[in-house]
Amino acid sequence: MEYFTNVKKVKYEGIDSKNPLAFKIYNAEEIIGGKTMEEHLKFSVAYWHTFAEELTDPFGSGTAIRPWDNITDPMEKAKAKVEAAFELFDKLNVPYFAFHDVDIAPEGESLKETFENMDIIVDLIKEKMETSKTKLLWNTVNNFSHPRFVHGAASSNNADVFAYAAAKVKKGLEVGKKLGSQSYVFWGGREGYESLLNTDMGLEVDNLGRFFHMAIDYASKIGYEGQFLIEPKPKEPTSHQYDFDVATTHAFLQKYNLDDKLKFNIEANHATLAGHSFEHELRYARINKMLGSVDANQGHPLLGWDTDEFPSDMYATTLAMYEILKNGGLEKGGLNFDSKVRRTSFEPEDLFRAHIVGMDSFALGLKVAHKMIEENVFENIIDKRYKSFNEGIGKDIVEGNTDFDKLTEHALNLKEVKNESGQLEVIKGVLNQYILQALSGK
Ligand code: XLS
Ligand code: CA
Ligand code: CA
Repeated sequence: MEYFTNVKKVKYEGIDSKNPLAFKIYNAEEIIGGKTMEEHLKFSVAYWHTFAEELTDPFGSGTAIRPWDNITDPMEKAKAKVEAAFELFDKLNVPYFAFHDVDIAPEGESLKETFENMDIIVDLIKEKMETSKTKLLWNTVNNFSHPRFVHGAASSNNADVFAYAAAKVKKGLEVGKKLGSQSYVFWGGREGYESLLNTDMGLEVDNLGRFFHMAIDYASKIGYEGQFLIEPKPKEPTSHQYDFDVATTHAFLQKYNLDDKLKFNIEANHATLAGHSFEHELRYARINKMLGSVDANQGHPLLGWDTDEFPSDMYATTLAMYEILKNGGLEKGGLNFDSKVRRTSFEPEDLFRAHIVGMDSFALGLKVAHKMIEENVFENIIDKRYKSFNEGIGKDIVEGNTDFDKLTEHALNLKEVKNESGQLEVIKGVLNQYILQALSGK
């Protein structure tokens, strides 16, 4: 059965196309620097936003119109969504998808029944994957929505909840192994606190460390080979999340000897919520060799919460692709659209229109970033700006051949301290030129 009857296979029509159901820039087979766009970008559809999202907001009920709306039995609905999902993957030609356990199968009366429901749907997904090109980028489990997780999961004050969360992750790893997920994601749901007045922060953070070690041990026990990823977010749902941003989470991973076992899954909207730019978080992870994967979306500049919009900001996609290319790609990661259509974009076709805009925006970012790297644009600017560290006292500093006595002697002998302009306006203009050139097909 066909679910999205108004959409045919989405084609590349070029920059002048006026068809909202065609790619303008993303051309999967086009070679950029020896690899196809598809290989570089590794797009993934997020099951939760595309197949589980009803488009509610705190002031209104769901607006989404979906082809499976009339199915009432939860398991039948879950099966229909799997069929619809693979139709959408195929029509959009996306190579990956990602899900939480509860996105794909309904929870049962007991944990045992929940696992049984999941087994049925996972078997169906496995069967669909056999004839589809689309692979599982990552899976995770939702240890935050159900009321049992009201005080957190691995950081809960309730040990039974810790155990329940562990059982769900154990199952998640088994599912990941069965479906060959490239990575397994930990996003700290409610791992944080509302108030210190009733919180044992030391115990909660130690327990988080214990939880990760047990998950990693179990993965090696069953031979799961995916990359573990941790996804920082500073707030929402709790007022303070422990995995605040990359730097905070890196320190946590180092403290608990986990930094060689996990990499980061960086979401654009979480970066801006933390008061950083998307590229800041990517850079911080990259320089620490911990950039694993990306949740591609964007926040709203006027709103202080996680709006998870589809990415359309070409500066952000360009600077993100710059970091990803400099990282040598994302290995077992990819660009997962953790993005949802606006509540006002409720038609089933909007799911396609929105992904197309996101894919085009990243394809443009790839083109621009690739050209700028080939022409050493930022590298030349930065080499020149830091040239004082290539010789003389600067070289002594970076090579560890100096101390405060020698530095003071150097400073006392200076006739004047001369700085040069950083020319940031010129650099921004150059970036604009590269974007405009790429848009005009140069
Ligand atoms: C929520 C997170 C979540 C993770 C996966 O804000 O982005 O969706 O990506 O649990
Ligand atoms: Ca995310
Ligand atoms: Ca988010």
